[in-house]
Amino acid sequence: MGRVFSGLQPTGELHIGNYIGALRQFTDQSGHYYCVVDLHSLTVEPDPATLEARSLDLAALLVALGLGRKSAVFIQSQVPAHTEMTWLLACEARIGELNRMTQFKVKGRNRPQSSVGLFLYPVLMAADILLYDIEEVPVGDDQRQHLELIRDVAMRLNSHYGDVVVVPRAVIPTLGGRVFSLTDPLQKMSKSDPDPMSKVLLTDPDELIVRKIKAAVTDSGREVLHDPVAKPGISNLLEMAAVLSGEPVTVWAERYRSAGYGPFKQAVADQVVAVIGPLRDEAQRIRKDPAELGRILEDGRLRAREQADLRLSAVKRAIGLHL
Ligand code: AQP
Repeated sequence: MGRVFSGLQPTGELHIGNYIGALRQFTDQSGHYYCVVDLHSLTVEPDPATLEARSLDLAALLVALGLGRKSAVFIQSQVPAHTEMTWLLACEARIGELNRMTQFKVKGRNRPQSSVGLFLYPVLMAADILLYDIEEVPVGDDQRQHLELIRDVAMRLNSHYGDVVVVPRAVIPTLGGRVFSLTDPLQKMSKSDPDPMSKVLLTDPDELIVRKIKAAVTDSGREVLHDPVAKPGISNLLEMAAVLSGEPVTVWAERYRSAGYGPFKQAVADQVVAVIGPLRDEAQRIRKDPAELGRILEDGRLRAREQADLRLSAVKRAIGLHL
């Protein structure tokens, strides 16, 4: 596997969609970078009272996944090269292409009060990735468009100044790239959905996970079938269970086909608890050990800084900026 970067925002609480689409693919290898992108979270209503605590919660979760030993786990705002690189790339990105980004269209366009930061969100993301000579970016399907933009910006930079950055590619899981809401299986499961029943959080206690899965909106009929068009609710649960168990969707569908929705949902809930429960408990344990977490983050910061400064200098030199 090539060098990997992935960033997660310390906004809202992470859900099972974030786990299945992104976190689950992360592996602890040297040359891999996992980042708490606190600067990205400033693009929508930052809350100074909770930002630092949320960043540390997220860092603890990454460490609980086994990251930060060989790979670097760090906090974006602690590596100044990210913001400097953002300006250099902002001068390569085009207003037209940023305007076409679906995330911007949904969250910010036509709202004069939206921050310029929201518009530049994918440029900061480009800086995150291009600083680390990244080949692969494991993300959910909703980030596909941003990754395409980042590739275009990287290629434009290279064509203007010589091959100064590696052009990355998105790695999107074929199954689970888009986990859907438990209350509306036609919508993406989303941090910003105000309905707590729409998502299983990675901090939810076991009983609540079971309650949410049992209450998930399902389809008419009682047969457990994988048919995302006719049975989006059941198909969403089937895909979730398959990804988390490592068994094919067909095996799950066959096993519960005529058992009825009740026993099927209970089995899915048990599977979710079996994966999320230990991760949640380990993240809580690490969060209560600030010395250990601080040591891992400091080590990550130093490693990230070394690489980021190196790439930033190379880009500045190529552009003709005096170093
Ligand atoms: N529903 C999903 N299914 C699969 N993957 C998903 N991801 C997000 N939602 C799903 C992936 O998880 C990572 C999250 O990165 P983030 O923390 O920067 O994302 P976010 O935008 O704060 O989280 P949401 O839930 O996507 O929030 P909303 O919808 O409110 O903006 C990314 O790799 C993403 O693809």
